Amino acid sequence: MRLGTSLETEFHRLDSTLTPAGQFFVCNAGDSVAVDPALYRLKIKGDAVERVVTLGLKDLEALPQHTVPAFLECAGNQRTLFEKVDGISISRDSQGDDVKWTLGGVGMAEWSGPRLSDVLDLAGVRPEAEWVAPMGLDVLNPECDIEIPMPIDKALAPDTLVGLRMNGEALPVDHGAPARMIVPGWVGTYWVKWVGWITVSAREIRNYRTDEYYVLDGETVTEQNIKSSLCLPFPARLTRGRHRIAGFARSPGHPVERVEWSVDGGPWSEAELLSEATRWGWVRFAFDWTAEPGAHRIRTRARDAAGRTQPDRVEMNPGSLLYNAVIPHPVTVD
Ligand SMILES: Nc1nc2c(c(=O)[nH]1)N[C@H]1C(S)=C(S)[C@@H](COP(=O)(O)O)O[C@H]1N2
Ligand SMILES: [Mo]
Repeated sequence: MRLGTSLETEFHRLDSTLTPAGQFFVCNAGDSVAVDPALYRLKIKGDAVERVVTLGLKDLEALPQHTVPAFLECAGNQRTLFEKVDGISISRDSQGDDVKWTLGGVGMAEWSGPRLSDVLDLAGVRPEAEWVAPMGLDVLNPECDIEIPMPIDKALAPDTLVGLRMNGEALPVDHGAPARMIVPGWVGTYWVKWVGWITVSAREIRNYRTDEYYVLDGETVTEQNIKSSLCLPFPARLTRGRHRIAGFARSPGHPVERVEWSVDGGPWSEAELLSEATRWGWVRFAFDWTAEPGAHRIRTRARDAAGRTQPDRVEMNPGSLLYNAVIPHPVTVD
């Protein structure tokens, strides 16, 4: 398997609602691209714009800026749980981003920048526009083809941004400096980094990722799904006695309303929610557990404001995508 420069977050070390950039996972098909902000240009083009425009960083900064707290999660996050929990092998042909994530292919930040709709307005979007495809500058690396089409509705949605800042600071190189797509609720592949061109078209734009790779039951994967996971190593070892156990729960488009936990198939109790639940963000939760010696499984399950909850099992799929079952987290107590 080829990893590119991908790096998993040490999920068990996350102790704040916002993930600091230095701890945030990196998922790259190739190498990160170092772009000189002074020379950076973003071109808007295609058969469904009135005119081609080329913008510099100052032009993007001059537009009204918006901030959206949102979790960003790779479509393949937690895929090793198909193996570790269900015993199903996940080996497949090497793909640039076929990363063997356990819990850490996810993070949450406050992303700021202009709305994509305001950026596209500068080029004049024609009524026949159906698809918007941002292209990453790592296309210059022949193994990458990061031009990811999204339907016009998601592109023009008020929380879809051209992100310039992460947690109040300029984007770091590994996270797409100087500009990346912010597509709240949608799987990581749409969050194109080092965005260099955006094509607006009346015709469908094809890419192997949306045509072949991120496909489940014949449909292109767009939205993430509801999950909860614990900030413990997988598997974990704890000493006997009382422990404060924390985790994160998220659901795209709806705030998480409730998180429950259960040990070894026992009754479910409600965990405490420690941060504000928002439409696109995750929530940090915690509970106190008195650990007795032995081998245990701690389960958590989230429910969101729309009443959605996690399944007990997820069917394996060819891309090993979107694993969101209730996780029986293994914990050995000495
Ligand atoms: N240009 C470009 N954008 C990209 C990628 C890439 O390889 N190149 N990887 C995508 C994938 S698969 C994910 S999960 C997210 C990860 O964002 P992060 O590295 O900032 O965590 O970026 C997406 N944007
Ligand atoms: Mo990804």
